[in-house]
Amino acid sequence: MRTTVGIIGAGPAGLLLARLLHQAGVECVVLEARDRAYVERRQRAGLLEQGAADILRDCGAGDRLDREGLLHRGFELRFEGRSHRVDLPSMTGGRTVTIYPQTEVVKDLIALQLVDGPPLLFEAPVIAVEKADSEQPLIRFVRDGREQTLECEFVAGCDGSYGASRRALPADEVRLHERTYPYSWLGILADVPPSCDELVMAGHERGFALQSMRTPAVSRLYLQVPNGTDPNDWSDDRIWDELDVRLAADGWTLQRGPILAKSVSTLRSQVVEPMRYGRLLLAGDAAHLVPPSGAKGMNLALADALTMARGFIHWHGSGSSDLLDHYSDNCLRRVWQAQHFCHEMTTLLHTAPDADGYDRQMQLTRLRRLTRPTAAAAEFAENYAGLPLI
Ligand code: FAS
Ligand code: PHB
Repeated sequence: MRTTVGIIGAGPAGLLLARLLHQAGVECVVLEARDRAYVERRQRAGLLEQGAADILRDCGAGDRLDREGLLHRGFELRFEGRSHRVDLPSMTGGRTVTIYPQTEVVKDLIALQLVDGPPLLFEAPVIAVEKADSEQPLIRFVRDGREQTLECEFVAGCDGSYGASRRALPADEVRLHERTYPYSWLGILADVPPSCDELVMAGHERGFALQSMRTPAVSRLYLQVPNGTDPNDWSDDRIWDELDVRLAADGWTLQRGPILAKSVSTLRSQVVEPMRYGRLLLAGDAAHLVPPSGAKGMNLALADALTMARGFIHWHGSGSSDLLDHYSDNCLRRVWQAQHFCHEMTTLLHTAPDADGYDRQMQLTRLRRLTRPTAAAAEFAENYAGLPLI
């Protein structure tokens, strides 16, 4: 097989990139290791920044998003038993966020691609990316039990943090920055309407808790737990009881319901620099990870895909590689800004195992500034709603 851009991975990054390239007449092929059902049901992110939602609308993937997405103009911070609403539009020039599960973003992009898009090969795991430093990189993948090759002009590594793209990067050509936080998130999906209209984040001294949602009938909630926690050690009642304590506020009741799924994910940050090696360009989790506390993972993946698409489209139309040559720097400015924001959100709202009274006062002092009309609150809101796309 042969194409212009070989895209590895059918997550938000790979699928958006394929959509944008196809619309611009740039040939590409998407190779996805798993089957369609697995990719479409994998529980991941839930929040789209204003810019990310606009990208999806602009490429024709916004119809269901506009029908079913939940537009949020703010969220609540809870600490010391009190609720503080953070209003987004008034501090960000009108920007909002939308609750629209990553599963739905992926379904919408896959549906479009299967009707009118470039080849999307499921159950086609990539085993290697070769000659990335040449002008004819090669992707080796397996399909129908046979090893096959895809020759391309460029490879877009959109295959997450454990994919083949990361493995193709020579250790002496890239730097990996990483941080693993001393706590994890126990996430649940519950068959019960959310007990609030907007997100509620609690920085309780027992630990972080978040009330989010997936639809008006399905809640998504998270609890900070120690690293290494087995979700099976947490009964449904124990989860609801702890959520009750951490999210408590006067005059507010947390509605309980059947828990449909629970899982534990470690909070970690990673950044690969540069996000390119030769003709292999990385996007999304293949290049960076952020703790989910800032809701930036999927949004960064979509922003990378837009930036990469612009570079390929410019190269395809003019022969000039200047946008591609600045791809990594352009993405990393946004990535490090998101890293900084997610680091602040994480350390501000979680209780470290070795935290003492001084640490708690540092958190409360910062939280009080963020919930008053200050420049700090405006910067916080700007970051949460998402910085304008370049
Ligand atoms: P993805 O991981 O989504 O997609 C990569 C694709 O590549 C996958 O379909 C995979 O099957 C495929 N692949 C991997 N190796 C391959 C190979 N060798 N060959 C072919 N295909 C291959 N972000 C938030 O903003 N909020 C959250 O609450 C949140 N929760 C998360 C919970 C979990 C458990 C995880 C793991 C992540 C969470 N994230 C969250 C982050 C998540 O949303 C990612 O940022 C987002 O999926 C990134 O999208 P992609 O870069 O496209 O990578
Ligand atoms: C989610 O719904 O998964 C979510 C929402 C907001 C966050 C983190 C996670 O800040």
